[in-house]
Parts: sequence; structure tokens; C-alpha cells
Amino acid sequence: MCRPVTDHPDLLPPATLASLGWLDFFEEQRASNESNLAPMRIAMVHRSRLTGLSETGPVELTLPVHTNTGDFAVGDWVLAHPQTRMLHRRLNRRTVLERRLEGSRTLQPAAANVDTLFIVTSCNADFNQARLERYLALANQGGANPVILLTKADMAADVGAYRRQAAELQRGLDVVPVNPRLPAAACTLASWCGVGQTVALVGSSGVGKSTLVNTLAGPGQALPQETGGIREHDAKGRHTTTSRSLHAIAGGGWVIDTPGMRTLHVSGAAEGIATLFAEITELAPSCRFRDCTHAHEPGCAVQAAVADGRLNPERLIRWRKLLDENHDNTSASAGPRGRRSVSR
Ligand SMILES: Nc1nc2c(ncn2[C@@H]2O[C@H](COP(=O)(O)OP(=O)(O)OP(=O)(O)O)[C@@H](O)[C@H]2O)c(=O)[nH]1
Ligand SMILES: [Mg+2]
Ligand SMILES: [Zn+2]
Repeated sequence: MCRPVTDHPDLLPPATLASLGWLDFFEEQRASNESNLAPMRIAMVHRSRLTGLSETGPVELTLPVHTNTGDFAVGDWVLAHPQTRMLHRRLNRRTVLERRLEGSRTLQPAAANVDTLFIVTSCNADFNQARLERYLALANQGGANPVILLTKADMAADVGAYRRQAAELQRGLDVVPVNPRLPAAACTLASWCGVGQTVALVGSSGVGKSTLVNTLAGPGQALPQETGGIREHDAKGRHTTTSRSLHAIAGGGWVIDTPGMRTLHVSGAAEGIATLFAEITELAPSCRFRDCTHAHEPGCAVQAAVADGRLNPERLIRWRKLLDENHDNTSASAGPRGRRSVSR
């Protein structure tokens, strides 16, 4: 059963740290001389400002000189002085969604401490398996649980076909048709949106991310997210949302809205790709050569699986393409990233 949508109490006192998503994982990082500092969760990152949420409500943080706001992500936990609101430091992230900036090798944190990544796609020209795989690699790599949301099912002739094509992308993947415009969507997604849980929405422009944020936030939302239409002929959106932001979900939880992405470049995501293509990764140890590239070597277990129909050859092509791109984009000096410490 789903609880009725009510006004969210978390932006008003007395919000608890637990309802903001605070866990022992963060508490354990506080040094003894930091006990006078207040934990705050980053709700918005601007070019020269950070907005946090504290137990007493929203806070405009005072930033030390030379602070680069690009080092912070929506969803981050920071410690700040409760009176001066001076930012002290960011706490280590439990999970992080990082994307590569266009034309650079730098990874930018897009959202932090996200439990579930809702990868949103419409049942129209937007639907693309290779693009969904990129988002899955991103979620896997960052430690967030991916769920695919299929929107605009009300306008599609055969939703079952989209559902099947999405479900085959990763073992055990949840694929959920949802209409962001209907209040019932909050019920459908309730199991991922409980108290203390954080979900983030990613996907192309116009798929209904902000519409879903407004539905999840419920009628008590002070400032609804702006939403926009799509072009009739190719279903492309208009890039209505331009920044990332954290919103309270009615009845518990938090949702991060993000701007629609044109392309998602993968970088530093080898483990995430291995999880995504588990059926290929698991065959590799059976190949005759340890460094088999599964292209044309004799005794290749992957090629054998393609030959007898156990492995979709298109998956193999897409796996290779993604791995090559990841390799080209990943800086050799990056080293181990140390952000998969959370087992789930
Ligand atoms: N018919 C129908 N329309 C939908 C559905 N989901 C979203 N829409 C409409 O799609 C349009 C785009 O929705 P937005 O929520 O602005 O999309 P967005 O993903 O936030 O787009 P950007 O902010 O540009 O990234 C709006 O007119 C919504 O009402 C759906 O399931 N069915
Ligand atoms: Mg939007
Ligand atoms: Zn092989």
C-alpha cells in the first residue's frame, strides 16, 4: 500500500539528520574537534554559491576563499559552522555519479550519495539501448542502484517491446513504466523513495524528469520545477532544466533533478562496464588466452557463445565500443578511485 501524498515536513524544523539521509558512514568521519560543526546536505551548486539543507532548514553557505564549487555535487554532505554558516569541509561520498566534461579528461561529480539512479527514457524515438547502457555503466561505477523508468507509455503502441529491450540490458535490472504526470507515479516508485533515501533522475531532455520531481514532491512543494514540451517530429526536448537540484519527496526521501544530457561520455568506468556486461565478463576466464580480446582468437569462449546463439552479437559490439571509449577517455594517472567501498 502507498501512503497518501502529504506536505513534506523535512524543510521545516524539526527535520532530523536521518530524514536528510545522514548515516553512520558520515557520522564516523567527524573528528572529535568537529563536533561543534553542523552537517548540511548540498541542495544546489551555483557558480559561486552553495545552498545546503540543515536540520533547521535551507542555508546559504559562506565559502572560504578559493573554494571551487565544481568540487561539490548536489547530495554531498558537508560540515559547516552553525552560526557563521562558514563551510568547513566535504565528507567522503558513499556513492557518486561522475561524468566526463566535453573535451576534457576531468570527471565532474554530478550527484552524490544517491541510493537509486532512475534512468528515464520515453517510449518513443528517445529510446536507445546503447545510450541506456552508458547510464547503467555510470550508475554501476558510482555505486548507485540503477532502475529504468519508461515514460510516455500512454503514447506508445507496444510498451512490452520497450520493456523487454530495456530489461535485457543488465541482469536483474528493474524496468518500470510510469506516467510522471499522474499522482499514481509516486505510489509506483514508493519502494525506492522511503525516508532517508535519495534518488536521482537522468535521461534526455523532454523525457519527463522534472514532471516526475513535481509529482514526487507533491502539492506541498514551494517552488515546482519548470517543465517543457518536446518537438513533434523527433521527440527531442527543449532543455528546460539547466541546473541540478535536490527536492523533498512527500512522505520521505529526496530526489535530484538534472538537466537533460545530449551525450554521456564514459570515463573511469571499467568496473561499471564489467557489471553491465556480466554475461561477457563471466565467459572471459574460459577463453584459451588470458588476454583474449574476443575478436578472432582460437578457443574464445565469447565467440563460441555468439556462434551458438547464447550471446547477442550486438551486445559484444557495444561492449567493445564502450570499453574502447572508456580506455581512451581514462587518464592513466587516475589510479584506483576508491569509491566502491560500499557493498550493496
Ligand atoms: N503523455 C505524456 N507526457 C509526458 C509524460 N512524461 C512527461 N510528459 C510531458 O513531457 C514534457 C517534458 O517533460 P519535462 O518534465 O519538462 O522533461 P525533462 O526530462 O525534465 O526535460 P529537460 O528539463 O529539458 O531535461 C512535458 O510536457 C510533460 O508533461 C508521459 O508519461 N506521458
Ligand atoms: Mg527538466
Ligand atoms: Zn575470448
